[in-house]
Amino acid sequence: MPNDLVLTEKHDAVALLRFNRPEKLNALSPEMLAAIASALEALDSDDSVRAAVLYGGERTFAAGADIAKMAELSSVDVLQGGTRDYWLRIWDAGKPLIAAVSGYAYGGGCELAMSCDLIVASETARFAQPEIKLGIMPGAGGTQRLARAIGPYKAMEMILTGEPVGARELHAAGLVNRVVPAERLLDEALELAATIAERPAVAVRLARHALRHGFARTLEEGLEMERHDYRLLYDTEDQKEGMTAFLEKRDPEFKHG
Ligand code: CO8
Repeated sequence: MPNDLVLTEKHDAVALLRFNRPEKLNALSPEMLAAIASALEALDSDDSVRAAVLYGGERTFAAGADIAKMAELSSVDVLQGGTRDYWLRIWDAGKPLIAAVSGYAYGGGCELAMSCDLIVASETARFAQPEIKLGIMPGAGGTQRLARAIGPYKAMEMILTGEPVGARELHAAGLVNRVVPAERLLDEALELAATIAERPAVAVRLARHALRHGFARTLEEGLEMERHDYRLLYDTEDQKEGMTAFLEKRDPEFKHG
């Protein structure tokens, strides 16, 4: 497998993953998805990284799954040889992820952005679930995550028409955290990631866990998960440091352990 499909850079405690298949608008071939999954797993075992930014370049975030690899598939092929395992590995990523979206986030590209924890978009970003135009439907979380983020009516329109929607509209709808000028996109995303990376890592991890996993459950189950995660944090040094620093009117020095 070529390992230059995703390039990882370190910016202190933030990793920047650059998708590197510009000639195909970062179409998510199985090789590309495998490279993204592997890059994220490498971050999980690197304690010096506490947040990551996923970036596809100025023209495109990712234009979807690789149609050239899908045209002749049967449903059994999709079941047996599909890319589901790569997606599961991506969804399992342990560090906070920020999608920095410029240009197209279409199909699997939109689903990949929604697999992240936050989305920062440039004014040029366009999001779409155009699968319907190909005779299929979203298969990597689109019907579920989009509806939860922007509500079932707007999501239904996007999924049944396949038409793109701009960053500003999706910011108003709640999918996009920030819309910024194209030339500021990467800096804004890296700064946001750096802010998260400064926060105590165990608290970040458990807060993220409670939010991500609690959201898919009933309120009662989510509240129980939150109570459990919350309690655990009182066994961390960073909780003692954070509260002592506040009381001593100084900045905390977190150990992230
Ligand atoms: N797959 C393969 N190749 C692609 C894709 C893609 N999704 N998108 C673009 N490309 C290729 C083009 O074929 C072209 O290659 P070449 O130069 O060799 O002909 C190159 O990238 C540049 O593309 P265009 O010339 O088309 O560029 P334009 O600027 O004219 O158009 C668009 C940009 C509008 C983004 C256009 O390329 C397009 O519509 N692309 C397809 C978008 C799409 O339909 N995406 C959804 C794909 S299906 C999907 O994502 C399902 C995910 C399900 C996951 C299930 C997991 C279990």
